[in-house]
Amino acid sequence: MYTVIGATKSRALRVMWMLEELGEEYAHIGAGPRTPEALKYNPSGKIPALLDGDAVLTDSVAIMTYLGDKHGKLTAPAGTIARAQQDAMTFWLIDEFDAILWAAAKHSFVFPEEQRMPEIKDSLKGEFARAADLLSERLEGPFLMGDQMTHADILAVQCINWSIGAGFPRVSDKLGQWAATMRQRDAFKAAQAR
Ligand SMILES: N[C@@H](CCC(=O)N[C@@H](CS)C(=O)NCC(=O)O)C(=O)O
Repeated sequence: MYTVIGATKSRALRVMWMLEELGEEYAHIGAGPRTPEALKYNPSGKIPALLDGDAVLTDSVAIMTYLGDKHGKLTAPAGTIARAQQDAMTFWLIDEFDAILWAAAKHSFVFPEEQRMPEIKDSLKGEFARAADLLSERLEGPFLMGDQMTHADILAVQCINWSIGAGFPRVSDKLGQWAATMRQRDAFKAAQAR
């Protein structure tokens, strides 16, 4: 059985949602960032971490990639063109969604007050809005990569949820409705209820 370390209202939700989609059992330790519990598993204090036997794995996207490969679900197989395209989408989402939202978080509450530059947030919001419009245009199938759900969908929806919580501009109706449909999945609801 797996153990997920990290509060549900954090990037840990990505890993929990993935495990729910895979139908894998897991224990959950809802530790906050930089708490003694988080520091026990990752010297940086970052969450999430995943315990798999004696191994401690870190970074939500690395963990989702590992789980998808291991269980042969929610990912195209490694070494295929489909996988290269899925990875490109995943890394694009990290650059254009996750990194932007994280920069805004750093300048809102993560950095010590004297290091924050809140005036950067308007620029970040504009950057996010442009990326969200691009994603909206690209979305064609029921999922980002077409007919099959992949962990890129989990990453995108968790970032869209995060953007709402952070007071970022609303995404297009098309992208917003897609995210709402994804949130209706039993696996998402089960993860969020933990
Ligand atoms: N790339 C990492 C980022 C992890 C991360 O920064 N997590 C946040 C919470 S969602 C955190 O622990 N922040 C504490 C800190 O950076 O000090 C991942 O996706 O797991």
